[in-house]
Amino acid sequence: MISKYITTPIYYVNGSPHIGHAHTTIMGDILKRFSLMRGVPTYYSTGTDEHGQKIQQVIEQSGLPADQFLAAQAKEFKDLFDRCNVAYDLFMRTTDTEHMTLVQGVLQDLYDRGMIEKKEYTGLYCVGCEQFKTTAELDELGRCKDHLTEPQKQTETNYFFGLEQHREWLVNWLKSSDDLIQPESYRREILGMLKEPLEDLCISRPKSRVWHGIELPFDTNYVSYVWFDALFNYVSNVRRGDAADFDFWWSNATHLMAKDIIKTHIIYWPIMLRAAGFEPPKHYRIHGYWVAEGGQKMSKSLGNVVDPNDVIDTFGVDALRYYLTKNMGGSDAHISKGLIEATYNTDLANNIGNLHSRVLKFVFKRCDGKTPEPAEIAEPDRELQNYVAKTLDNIVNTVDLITLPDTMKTFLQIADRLNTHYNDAEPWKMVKDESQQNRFLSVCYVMLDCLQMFFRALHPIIPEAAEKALVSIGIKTPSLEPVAVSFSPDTLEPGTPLGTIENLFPRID
Ligand code: ME8
Repeated sequence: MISKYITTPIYYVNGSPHIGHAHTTIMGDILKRFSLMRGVPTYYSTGTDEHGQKIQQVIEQSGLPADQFLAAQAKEFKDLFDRCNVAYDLFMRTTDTEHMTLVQGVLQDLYDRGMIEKKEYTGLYCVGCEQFKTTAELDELGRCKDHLTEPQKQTETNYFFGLEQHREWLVNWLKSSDDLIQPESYRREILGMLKEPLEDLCISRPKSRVWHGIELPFDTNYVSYVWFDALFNYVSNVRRGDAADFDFWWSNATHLMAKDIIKTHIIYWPIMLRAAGFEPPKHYRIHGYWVAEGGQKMSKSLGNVVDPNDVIDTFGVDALRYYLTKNMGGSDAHISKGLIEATYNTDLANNIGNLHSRVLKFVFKRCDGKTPEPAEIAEPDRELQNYVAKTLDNIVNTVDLITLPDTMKTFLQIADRLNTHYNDAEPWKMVKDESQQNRFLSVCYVMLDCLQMFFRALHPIIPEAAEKALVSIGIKTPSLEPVAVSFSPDTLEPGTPLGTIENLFPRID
């Protein structure tokens, strides 16, 4: 039986969740909902990364007990994802006992099999990345390119895990499937990094420096390196039940992330899995970065940060989901409240929302509040139905993270075509002409039939508005179960009472 397991990165809790965190987790939700519509059982995890030096620093600054601080921070992320209508199956925290036990088990096993070695090491450590950096990874001023801070020189005795002996296997595995990494450019970037030998990975931190982590089972003076702990969330999430579930889900795992963390995910992670006796993941889907309007980095001091909670308060959750989906593929994209408002008015209020309200109000009034029963469907109306059904089937079967902006363009083309068809047919004139009654009923029926298909297919992206639209057409809300959906004309039952017609997207001035 086919399955799908979708994961997001687990987010550092050293600050409040921002638009980037909302983005990946909403995209995972959308991909999960489409996967269920293809009839595929799908498990979806997200969560928080709560150990390591960076988090330790903020715990110390907060003056609160660690567990209290972490619980409050994790709740902020969970609350945001709930507000975003994210149907995750698991919100994991790396402080969960099940997870910590699994990480300790893997560490002990690798140690027992001689894969972990203790030695002294000197390196340049970036706390922001929680990673040692090679000089090639720094800018011309010797700073981390992501954090623009100078990494600190550290000499320490630590535990190390050898990567180099897996390099050849990793290169071959990366070349084995064209569908493994999308966009393709990231595979080339990683293969470029793999031209050089791989240094051993430092997988411990002495408690004298970092007390906040998972204790090494074979040396209580150390905790696990935070990335070694965090990456294993992808395994521990689907090992919380019985092991049969693990094989079922892990056999088709897709990791979603932005481009900032591809090295840890595509170099370290498959090697860690291989050493620990697990198969590597099946897919990586990598999106770009959100940057402020004009291309500036978002920062509090510049006042251009887009707060997801604020966007939801102003425009509603569907406007946020819609903007993110429409504008982010594999490359960086711009965001501001002004851009969101413009998109809201153009696409949602004036196009999709207006289409829904004018058709529904008219049909409701002229067809006694019921789905009309046409004697036959006229040829141009049939053509429209066939086009809508075929295009939506294609969307549901081919949707992928990187091509979501193209998918949204197709949805807008369908809306345009429906608007044009309705304008050209002029059913408000037909209704007054006795000789045009058959065509009048055909146009009204077909517009409703196409709208119900349209909003069923849009449901994964804008669930709240789609549900309202479907209620107005007298259709039940799609379930969050793996039930294969296909689109074909005439599934709408004539005589079905229409429901309340709400304005899906009131214009914002
Ligand atoms: O890296 N645009 O956590 P993190 C788009 N804990 N997406 C963004 C973004 C932006 N400007 N900023 C962040 C970590 N993201 C580790 C991960 S996983 C085993 C451990 C999203 O809080 C995007 O998904 O820094 C990115 O990969 C992730 O947040 C990084 O989150």
